Amino acid sequence: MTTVAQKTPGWLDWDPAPSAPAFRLPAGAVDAHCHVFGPQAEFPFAPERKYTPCDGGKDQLFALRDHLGVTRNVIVQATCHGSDNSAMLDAVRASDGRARGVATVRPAITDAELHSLHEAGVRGVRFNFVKRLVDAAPVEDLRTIARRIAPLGWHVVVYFEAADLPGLEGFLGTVPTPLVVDHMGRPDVTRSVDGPEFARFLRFTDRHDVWVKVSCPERLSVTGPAAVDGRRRAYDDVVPFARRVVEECGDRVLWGTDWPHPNLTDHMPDDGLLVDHLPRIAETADRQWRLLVDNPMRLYWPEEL
Ligand code: 0GY
Repeated sequence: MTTVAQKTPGWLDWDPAPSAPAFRLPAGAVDAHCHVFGPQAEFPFAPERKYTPCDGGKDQLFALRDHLGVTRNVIVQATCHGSDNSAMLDAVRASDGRARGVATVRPAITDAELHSLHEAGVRGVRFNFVKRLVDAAPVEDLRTIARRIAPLGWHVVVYFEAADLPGLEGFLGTVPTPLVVDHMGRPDVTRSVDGPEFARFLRFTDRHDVWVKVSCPERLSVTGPAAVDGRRRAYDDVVPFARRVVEECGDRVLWGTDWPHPNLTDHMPDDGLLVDHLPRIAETADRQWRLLVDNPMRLYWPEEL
């Protein structure tokens, strides 16, 4: 019998009734960063995980996709599932071609296993450097994995805090695949968008084949969702950072909801509001189309272009 672990105390559940966004997503929009959690009775969480989420399975993800007007999803392996990609793969397989996956793998994975992940729809692996989420993997293991996946045409999704970039830059510069950075490298948005920390991040994206997700205003914001003018001003302090990335890396930016929003204890975002944040950071129809359709399609469904 499966033992069901209790959710981490203080952890907020995802919003079961997000608002209908006022912003209409362009046809073919991709949510390029979301997860599935379990359901744990079917897909138990990893023993080594650092948090236990509530369930957020594929049916609920697909319902959100349809509610928001999203066409496709990129389902990123979350740390609570470790390197057991079963829940993510089950969701990708059930999506009828409308989802791709990003997996977590160990260096000992066989070529046959990698090919089977590719067949299922996986197009990248994730290296997570956020210490509260995972114990650091040896750099040699990451090098091995990067070398093994390169021939498949995959990329490496990296998650790190802004303060850790200087220490990681040397290693990341040696990865022989494109890099995709989660949540804009988590800038401190109380600092200036013109300051040295964000300038360093932008230089880093410029020097290598680096794509950036302008996701997670709810994680980065200090002003929060309910700023001065209601919906239109939500997550105001994140806007200059995301807008700068969209302007400077227009053909290498991606967006995602981050549903079911792991590890939030302060507030749970309304996913409709996250969609309404988009025209503030991508201000023209062309920028919106590149961010939401053309860029993710080139990275995850190039054969359909
Ligand atoms: C995210 C963010 C977080 C969690 C994870 O895999 C994860 O557990 O990525 C976080 O807590 O910042 O990308 O969903």
